[in-house]
Amino acid sequence: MLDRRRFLTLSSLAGLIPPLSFGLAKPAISTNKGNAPTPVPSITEPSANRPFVISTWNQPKANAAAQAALNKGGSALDAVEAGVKVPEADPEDMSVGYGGRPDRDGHVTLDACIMDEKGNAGSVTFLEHIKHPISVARAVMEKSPHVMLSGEGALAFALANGFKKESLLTPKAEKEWREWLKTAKYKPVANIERHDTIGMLAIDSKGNISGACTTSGLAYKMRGRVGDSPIIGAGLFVDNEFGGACATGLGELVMRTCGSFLVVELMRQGRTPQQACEEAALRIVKKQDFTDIQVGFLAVNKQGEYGAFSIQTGFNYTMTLNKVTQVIDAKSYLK
Ligand code: SD4
Repeated sequence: MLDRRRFLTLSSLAGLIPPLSFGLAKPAISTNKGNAPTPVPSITEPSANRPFVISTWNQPKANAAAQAALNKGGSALDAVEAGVKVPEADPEDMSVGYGGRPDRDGHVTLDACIMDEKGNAGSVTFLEHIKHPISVARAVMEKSPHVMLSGEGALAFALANGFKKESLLTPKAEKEWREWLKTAKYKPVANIERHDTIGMLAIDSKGNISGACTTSGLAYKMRGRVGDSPIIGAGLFVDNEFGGACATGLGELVMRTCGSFLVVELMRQGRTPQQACEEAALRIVKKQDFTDIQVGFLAVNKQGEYGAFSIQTGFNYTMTLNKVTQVIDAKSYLK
């Protein structure tokens, strides 16, 4: 008989289905009857799936960069930073970093956050002119006493820390925006087809989990609009004892439900990553008119089990384990 660890590794490698429900997570149930707090048991069994990288959407190059960082002995934190920098620098990726679609006034404004295995977090919102907001977020985490810097303050911090000021609006993005201006009546849109935000989770050789999330946000948003991606607990959350989660799609809905925190919390309560993502998405579906919006969640737990779920079809994610990368279609509420 295959032992469980080997079975997990093989089933992931085979790429037939994501390991959905092995019931490994120990339920964190308090049996305390009195007033004294009962310690919640943590998952101590390390992941069999490691090093491991998973990211939202079709991002093999980003995963390769993350994997390369892990192969060099880098931490999960190094990996997720290196990974998401790939789409940030890619002008063809029009939802992240350089080349991202601007707000309705033509400004590219970026949101990003990062979280390590110790629960440290850094974030920038409404940041302009810096190609790698994820690295500024990491600098906020490591070099400032704060978690989040925004707008002009974030830019000043970035410049003071050696980041270069540059124009992020590419001719292609500008042209599209000018076309949009002709017909859109200046109305911000939440177009379900325009999502590519990268959220990435990695497990390093020590079994530690970190995560990163970076985006230019909704295309043609109102100036100053900040989405879920830089909000710890909304676009990203990592609890190294249990797992990590990230979100993509219409950030307003993810923020209202503390989406990524909810997914991790559900894993803490014993759900598999797949079950946790489904439950978090269904909470949105229950309360909202979801016909025209997309939200997707992606999660991994401490054992390296993973799962994903979205409201609309079309959400996929990229998984890299043992040098094998697969792009996998997530299950969705609407078929
Ligand atoms: C936002 N959640 O700004 C982001 C957009 C996104 O793929 O995920 N796009 O609301």
